[in-house]
Amino acid sequence: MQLIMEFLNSSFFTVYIFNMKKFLCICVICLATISCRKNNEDTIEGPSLNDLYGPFIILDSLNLGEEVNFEAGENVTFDMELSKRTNWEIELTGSITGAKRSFTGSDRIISLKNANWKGGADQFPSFGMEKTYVTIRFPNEDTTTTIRDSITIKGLKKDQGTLITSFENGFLDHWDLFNQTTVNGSIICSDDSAAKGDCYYKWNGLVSWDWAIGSVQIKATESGFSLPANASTLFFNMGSKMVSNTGPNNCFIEFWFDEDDNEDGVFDESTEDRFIYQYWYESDGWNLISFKYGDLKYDSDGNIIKVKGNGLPEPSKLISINVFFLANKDSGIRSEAYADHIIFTENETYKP
Ligand SMILES: [Ca+2]
Ligand SMILES: [Ca+2]
Ligand SMILES: [Ca+2]
Repeated sequence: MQLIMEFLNSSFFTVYIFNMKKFLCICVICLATISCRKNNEDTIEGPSLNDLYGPFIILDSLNLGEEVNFEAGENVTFDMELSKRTNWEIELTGSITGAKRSFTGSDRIISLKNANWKGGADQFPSFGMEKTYVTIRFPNEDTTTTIRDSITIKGLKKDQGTLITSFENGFLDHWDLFNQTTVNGSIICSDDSAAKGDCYYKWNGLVSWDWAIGSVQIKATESGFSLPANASTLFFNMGSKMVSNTGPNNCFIEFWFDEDDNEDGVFDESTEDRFIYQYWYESDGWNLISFKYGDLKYDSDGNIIKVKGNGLPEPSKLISINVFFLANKDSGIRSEAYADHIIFTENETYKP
């Protein structure tokens, strides 16, 4: 018995145990690392032990370029490899416009498959030629790891669709406008408040006797707006921001779409189609108003409306779009609203 005790206390055995522990420890680390690298998410059902209990490590960190030119067809990926599946949030913010775009996911590998930025924003305002801040967070990890970076936009994404105006080229001679005597209604540029670009249309004034504040009438040139003919696949889109005298049932934008049904070059209110669409206040901040041009023949209950012309929404005959801002006359405060970026798109709504 004494011999056995002496053996156990011998330095040889202690070194042996110590080395075994060290060896096992290295094995565990190796296995963990290998399993991290080799996990194929597609073949695993349910969370793996590594996803649940494994350490969170960024195995391959973000390596973003200095700048991107979306106009030239470039895009931005956020290639990263994590040690486990965990929620991640990528948030992009334009330093001047305040435009936002976010991507979320829980894949272990972040790539162009789950986060490919082609230059768009989640909503208006759109990104401009500006520095964009990138923030990546891992909300389910105890670590305070937040990745911050930036990238400069050198070329904007190309819009799909037929742009009517983004108010960037001033007030055109063949347009028209109406403003109440106490209202300023005009194009404003360079105050970093546009939905897209540098300029937008703004109404501002106190009108205590009428809901009508002001309107801007975008008329087509003699050659028309050159819109696609199919009304059932064509969407009208415009950015709208209501700033003062806002609130549900308190203010709205009314559109008049005038069609030259007999194609004589002029609109006759008594014999031709004027389709009217009302967009009521939804929230402060920029909102994207979008609807199908063909749906203008229905009222909000889905019934066919009565108009003066042939009753068919015909984009190729559209010769004027009137954008009219109205707000509650009894509120006692001034009314303010913006409009920007009138564009028609095919098959889907506009993507800011
Ligand atoms: Ca604009
Ligand atoms: Ca006519
Ligand atoms: Ca018509």
